[in-house]
Order: sequence, then structure tokens, then C-alpha cells
Amino acid sequence: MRTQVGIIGAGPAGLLLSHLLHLRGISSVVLEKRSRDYVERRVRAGVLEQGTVDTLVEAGVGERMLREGLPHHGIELRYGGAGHRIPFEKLVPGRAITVYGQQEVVKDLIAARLAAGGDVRFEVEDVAVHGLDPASGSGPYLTFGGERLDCDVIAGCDGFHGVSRPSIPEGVLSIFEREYPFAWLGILAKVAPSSEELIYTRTERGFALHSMRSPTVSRFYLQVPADAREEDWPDERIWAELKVRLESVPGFTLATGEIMEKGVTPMRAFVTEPMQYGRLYLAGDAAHIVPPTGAKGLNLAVADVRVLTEALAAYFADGSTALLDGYSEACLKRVWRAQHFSWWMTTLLHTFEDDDPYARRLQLSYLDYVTSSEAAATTLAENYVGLP
Ligand code: FAS
Ligand code: PHB
Repeated sequence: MRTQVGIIGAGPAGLLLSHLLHLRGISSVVLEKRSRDYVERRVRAGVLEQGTVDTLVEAGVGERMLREGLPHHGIELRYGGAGHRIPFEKLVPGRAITVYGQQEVVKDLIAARLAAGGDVRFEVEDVAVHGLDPASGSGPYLTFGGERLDCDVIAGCDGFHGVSRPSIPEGVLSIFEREYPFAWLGILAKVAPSSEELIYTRTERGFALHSMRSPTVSRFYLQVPADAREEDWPDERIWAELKVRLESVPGFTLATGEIMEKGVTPMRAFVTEPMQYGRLYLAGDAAHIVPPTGAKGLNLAVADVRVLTEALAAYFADGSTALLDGYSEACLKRVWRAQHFSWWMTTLLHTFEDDDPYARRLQLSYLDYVTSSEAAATTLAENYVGLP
């Protein structure tokens, strides 16, 4: 078999890349190790930047998102017994975020690819990358389940635990990473949101986030110890802790309901430089991870794919490699901005056990500044809705 672009992974990065390439008349094959049902049910991110919304709409896959997504024109920072709204409409007029579950984006993209006759293969086993070294003479190709797919280019969209990044020879990549001393327990609950807003809460007991997926489904996150396991958190304990942390302002009552899904996500930051080797290009979580406090993970994947699509379109149009050669540099500028913003939001709002009293006062002073200075609040707002 041969295709122009062999794509490993049917997450947001791989599926969007396949769709955008199709719109440019470029063929691809997507190889996914999990089942379609699994990837369509996997609950993860929920916040789409303005740029991501625009990309999906321009690519003709935004219709259901526009119908069912929840536009948000601000967020609330809650700490010290009070709530403070960060008003996007005032600070960054015309730009907002849309709450629309990542699994919904994945469903929309899979539907679009299959409707267009796209070649997306699920439950593919043992994908391996070959021929990256020009000296091999074979050109790049993928093997899987006893088959071989010859490609002009390979896109590694297989997430943090994928096979593409490890297929790059030792010594080529520089890795930058940070492990945080806590994790997030994510909860999906069949209960109406208790507020219109996303509420980021800092308390001495730890961080909590109130988000949502629809008028009847809420999404919550709790800062938990780095080694926490789901079984440590029965539903009663989850609701009790969410109440303590979120009901920290007068008049706010947290509605509870049936918990449909819970999962622990480690809090880590990771960047690989460069994001390419030979004719292999890494996009999304295969290349970088951010702590989800800044809601950047999914949006960075989309941004990488936009850059890669333009580079591949130029390459297949007339063989020019300038954009492909500059792929990493073009992506990493935005990646590092998102890394910093995600680190900034995480350190601003989480409780660090080894923080001394002085550090905690600094944190509270910074929160006072962000919620009282228009300049400081604009810094948060323009990064949160996504830089152009
Ligand atoms: P993905 O990991 O989504 O997709 C990679 C795909 O490749 C997967 O379908 C995988 O099955 C497949 N794959 C892996 N190895 C393979 C192989 N060897 N062969 C074939 N296929 C292979 N971001 C936020 O902004 N907010 C959040 O709240 C948030 N929560 C998260 C919770 C969890 C548990 C995780 C893991 C991530 C979370 N993220 C969050 C980040 C997340 O949304 C990612 O940024 C986003 O999924 C990136 O998309 P992809 O790069 O496509 O990677
Ligand atoms: C979510 O709704 O899943 C969500 C919202 C904001 C974040 C992270 C996740 O910062």
C-alpha cells in the first residue's frame, strides 16, 4: 500500500490532519490502535480556543459544535472566600472560548472522514516506523499487523505514549519536562452546572475546577496527591471535597448527581525539540504535554496540525520543503507560550505542600493583583482565549 501521509493516531491531531489534508487533495491513512468506540468515548479536554473553533468551522466540521457547544465570555477565579470574574468581553473583545467535549470533536472528525471515504483504521496492532534514515534507501514506511504502508511523509499523532517519538534515534531530541507534585481527579457527572461560569478555585486544601459539557452534564477536577488512585475516591468523598472547596463563597451551593466517569490525570509538562526527524513530523501530545490548568492541550494539537497542513500542502504542490524544514520552529514558539501560561495558571491556583508561608502569601498577592488589575487580568484573558 502507498499513501502520501501515513498518520499514527486517531485523536484530535491525527483526525484533524487527515481531514485538512483531504481538503487539500492530499491522501492519508490513519492508523489507530484503539477501537472507534473507545476513542469516541474517551473523556478528556473540554475548552476550545477561538482559533480552534474557527479552524473546525472553516474546515466544515464545526456545525454540531456551533449548535451544541457552550460559548463562554469569562471565567471565575475563586479564592479567600470570594469569586472574581475575568471578563473576556471587556479585556479581549470579540474573543471567547467554547466548551465542547474533546470526544465530541473526535466524533465529528471521524464522521467527516468516513463520509468522505477517508481511510481510518481502528484496532490496528503493532504500528512501527521505518525508513526515516535517508541512507536506508527505502523511504519512510509503516508496518502494522503484518502489513506495510509506504508513505512520502509520516505524521506522529499518537500522543504521549505513542511509538513515533521513540522511533527517533537517540541523541536527536532534546527533552524538557517537569513533573508536578500532584494530579487531577477528573469527574463527569449527570447534574446541571451549579454556575454559568467555569470556576477555578484555590483553597488551602487544594485546587478545584467547576466546568461543564451541557445544561445537564457537569465536569469537575480536584487536585489530589500525585499517587492518588480512583479507588481512593468513592463518590461520597468526591462530592464532599468538591463542596468544601467550591462552596467557599456565600450563596453558592454545589448541586450533586450521578458520577458517570472518573479518572486521575498526572500533572506534567513535556516538550521535545525538534518536533521532526527526516520525514517524520510530531504533532500534539506526541510532541508536548501541558498541565490542563490552562486548557491548552487540545488547542496546541490543533495549532500544530494547522502549521503541518500548510507545510505539507506546499511540499506536495511543488516539492518545496521550506515550510516543512521550519515546522518545529513555527510550532515551538506557540508551544512554549502555552507551556508558560499553563505553568503560570498551575502555580497560581494549586497548593504546593512544600510552599512556606512566605510563598503562600506571594500566591495570594498575585491572585489579588490578577483580579484587581486590568493589565494583569488581560494577560490571563488573552492567553486563555488563545493568541492569534
Ligand atoms: P491523543 O492522545 O488524544 O491521541 C493519540 C491517539 O493515538 C490515541 O487515540 C491513541 O490511542 C493513539 N495511539 C497511541 N499509540 C498508538 C500506536 N502505537 N499505534 C496507533 N495508535 C496509537 N487537555 C485539556 O486541554 N484539558 C483537559 O482537561 C485534559 N484532560 C486530559 C485527560 C487525560 C487523561 C489525558 C491523557 C489528556 C488530557 N488533556 C487535556 C490533554 C488532551 O486533551 C490532549 O492534549 C489531546 O488529547 C491531544 O490530542 P492528540 O495529540 O491527538 O493525542
Ligand atoms: C474541561 O472542561 O475539561 C476543562 C476546562 C478547563 C480546564 C481544563 C479542563 O482548564
